[in-house]
Amino acid sequence: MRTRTVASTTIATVAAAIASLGIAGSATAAHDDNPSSKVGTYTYTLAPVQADSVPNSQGWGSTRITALPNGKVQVQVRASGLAPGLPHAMHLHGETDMPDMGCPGPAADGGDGIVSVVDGLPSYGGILASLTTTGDTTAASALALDRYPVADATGRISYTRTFVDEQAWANADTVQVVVHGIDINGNGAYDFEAGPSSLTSAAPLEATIPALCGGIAN
Ligand SMILES: [Ca+2]
Ligand SMILES: [Ca+2]
Ligand SMILES: [Cu+2]
Repeated sequence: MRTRTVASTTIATVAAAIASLGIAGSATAAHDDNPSSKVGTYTYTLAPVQADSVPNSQGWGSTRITALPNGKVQVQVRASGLAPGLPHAMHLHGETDMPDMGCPGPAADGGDGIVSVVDGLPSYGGILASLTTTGDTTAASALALDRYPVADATGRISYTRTFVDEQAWANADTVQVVVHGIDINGNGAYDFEAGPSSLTSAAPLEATIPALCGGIAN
């Protein structure tokens, strides 16, 4: 579910991008008296990315992204059904030069039954911001697992952070929120039994695999 409370200022940009993609469509938006019409709140359901044949992959949740008048972005993530006691990398995904993207589903698996983080890139885009608990929030922190929220003993995460990120603020209306990390073999740890991450052989696939995603295409 997506609630658009304020119109985007980038209708012209988006329309141009859509035109350049050859996609037919018309952009419509409500009139907006706010001096900074990027300011707004966007809420999404977080849905599983993987097929339910992938063990321990079917979490759920919701997220809210708010572009504040002071230029800060507030992101709230409420998620359940995640691997308990393990950190979950979370990012705002999207592209600054593209119209609204979306979330991948199981069909994006490339035929091997697993939607890797790379399999999902054409759907949700690259990393615009890292939803860390402290410190840096840029893409440089994408895999900083020591600074991501840890799911509690019941597999729940409740996260809110307000931070300055120009890209995240400017694209607050089009980002996807992606929560990563699935303990596929259920051993209570991220390990290499299911292989390495599609991003780096130094990290297990379990640590970076997308678990939940929320965005326009849900
Ligand atoms: Ca795959
Ligand atoms: Ca494991
Ligand atoms: Cu991500």
